[in-house]
Amino acid sequence: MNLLVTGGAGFIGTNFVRYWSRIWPKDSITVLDKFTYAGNYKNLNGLPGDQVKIITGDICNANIVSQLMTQADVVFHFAAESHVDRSLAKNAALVFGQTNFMGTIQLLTSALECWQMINQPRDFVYVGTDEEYGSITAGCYSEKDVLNPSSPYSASKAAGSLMALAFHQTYGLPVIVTRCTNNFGPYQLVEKFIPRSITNLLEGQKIKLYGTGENRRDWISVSEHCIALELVRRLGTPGEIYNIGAGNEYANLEIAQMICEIIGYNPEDYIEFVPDRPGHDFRYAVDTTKINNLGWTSFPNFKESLEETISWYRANRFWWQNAKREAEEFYSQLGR
Ligand code: NAD
Ligand code: TDX
Repeated sequence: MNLLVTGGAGFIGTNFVRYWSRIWPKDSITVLDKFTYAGNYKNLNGLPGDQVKIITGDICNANIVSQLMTQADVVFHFAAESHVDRSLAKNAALVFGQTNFMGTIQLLTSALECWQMINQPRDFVYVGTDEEYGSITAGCYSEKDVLNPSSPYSASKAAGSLMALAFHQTYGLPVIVTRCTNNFGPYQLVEKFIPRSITNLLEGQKIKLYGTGENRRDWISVSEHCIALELVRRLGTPGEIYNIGAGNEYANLEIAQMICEIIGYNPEDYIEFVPDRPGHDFRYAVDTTKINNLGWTSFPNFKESLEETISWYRANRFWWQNAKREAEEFYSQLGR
């Protein structure tokens, strides 16, 4: 099988390409990545060159996308501007809308053209997020719930997922949409909460908690997300949405305390409360019955996965040091 993986040099894309390359060594994988600040060539080092091809390009570029689409059997679409805090900056919504919405339309359009020209459907997996549903104080969202995104990031992701579903409804394009909870694990950029907190401590700095630290997220290890994506592509029904989550819900403060304890710092001394994120969603939670009915179960051992993640950041300081400087410059401008 030939895979086109957009955003394959980012956090989840990298883990996915590495996972697929290991499990299916005979498949060909083409990564299309713009290498924004979030993409990193080094992430794909060591993968077999005859199996994994890396193309630098923008998903909004019709020529590149159409050309790559003709060679693909299945598209896993990860490419996105992915950071909520960055989406709140002046004019950022334009950039987020361009990549996350217009880029998705370009991919769908090329997939459709290809199908119409050579009569072979391209399976299309849209990697979406629980943030598209918006915040929920209690209970959880099912795939039937109405979307209520609150940041330019989540609104652009919601728009992309609705367009993907429209291409199925209108043209029959075999699209599957997933909506996954917060990921963590190796290769995650240090601007995100868990790696930022780990690397702050590794540099002797305090963890920065937004607001009261009571906001809640459900965490899934990125390796479990990759397995779930493979499963929905194999067993899922085109035109359907699948929530993905592992049932590891914690307040941000609890996560910060766990990280302090694992690394060996006193949480009372190494956690600092900073001004809140504007429009900060309080809690995300999804009902995963539908993917569980496909046979997917998560094996959550959150603490163990967190320990492994911390070990990875300890061992790969060279990977994150430069990005850390840039991320902290960004945060210092926000006063967080
Ligand atoms: P990331 O920011 O680490 O990686 C995004 C990748 O996309 C980067 O390699 C970047 O260079 C590339 N990219 C950005 N704009 C591009 C463009 N115009 N053309 C081609 N490539 C482009 O993001 P991530 O955390 O790995 O997230 C991947 C996907 O999964 C996103 O679609 C995100 O919305 C979704 N998602 C993420 C999470 C999470 O917790 N991180 C949870 C659910 C869903
Ligand atoms: O330093 C911090 N301190 C802090 O308290 C940072 C960076 C974050 N936070 C809080 C904000 C959130 O409540 O931690 C929580 C997680 O923050 P992020 O890592 O920025 O993730 P979130 O905003 O929840 O969005 C993430 O999950 C869903 C991803 O970045 C998205 O791409 C994904 O779709």
